Amino acid sequence: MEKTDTFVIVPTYNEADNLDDLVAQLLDLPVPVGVIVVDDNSPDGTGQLADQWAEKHPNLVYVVHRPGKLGLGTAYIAGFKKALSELGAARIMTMDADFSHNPRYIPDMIALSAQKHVVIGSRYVPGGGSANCTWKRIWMSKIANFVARFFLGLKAKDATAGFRLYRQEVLASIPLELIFSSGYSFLVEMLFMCQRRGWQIGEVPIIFEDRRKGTTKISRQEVYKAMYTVFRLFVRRLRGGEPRRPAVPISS
Ligand SMILES: Nc1nc2c(ncn2[C@@H]2O[C@H](COP(=O)(O)OP(=O)(O)OP(=O)(O)O)[C@@H](O)[C@H]2O)c(=O)[nH]1
Ligand SMILES: [Mg+2]
Repeated sequence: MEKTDTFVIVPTYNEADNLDDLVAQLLDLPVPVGVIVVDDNSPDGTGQLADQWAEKHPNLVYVVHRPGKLGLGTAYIAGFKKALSELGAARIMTMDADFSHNPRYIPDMIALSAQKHVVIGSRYVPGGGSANCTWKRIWMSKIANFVARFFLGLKAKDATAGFRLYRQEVLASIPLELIFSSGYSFLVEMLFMCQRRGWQIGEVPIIFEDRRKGTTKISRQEVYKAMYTVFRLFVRRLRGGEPRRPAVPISS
């Protein structure tokens, strides 16, 4: 029977053109991983495609259906809950459905998780980078990273990346229901909490590619919400209101 303790959460909204290829590649990796698709009732039928995979691979592919587009951050949380409480996952990963995050990096990320609690698929460490991206996209990412690192003191070079691995104990230590951001800035808030709790954070170089198919879901409103998230966390940092622990040694 196929079995694994590593699950990849893939939030989807209108990713029908990408989903089949992505799930096929994930199940084909040299390391066994399961997949949790969190679909927000995509009008293009992504959720039904995911259901077909779950039927074919009942121990490896799971689908969380939500009634409508509820945001990227809450989609991750729905996936985390499924992985932790129902599937007993030891490692929980997140990635985009649009091939910006290539599955070929997953074995390296899993390997580094033997030494680090959180592993980021990173554009900004030596060997990493962006390919086929518009200059607007590249600068948006650079500015967002600068802001997150400067105001929040985040040490990771790629603090806004959605390609991540969290060991189970990391997610168990964070009160997920208290995370304020529901959208893209969830990623910054999550990393802030991981660093504050002393979890060790490592980065694996990746080449980030522009989405293969489909359209972006980032709206101007998400950018404003992200600015507000950084402001809110900056105030919290100044007040010292979040628990701050010294570095935690790796347990196994
Ligand atoms: N379930 C769910 N998934 C979402 C939501 N918003 C975005 N996603 C998914 O999150 C991932 C990242 O979204 P993208 O639109 O690729 O965001 P991006 O990478 O910043 O932008 P582009 O790649 O330039 O389009 C994709 O897999 C989306 O389908 C949402 O509200 N709900
Ligand atoms: Mg994308």
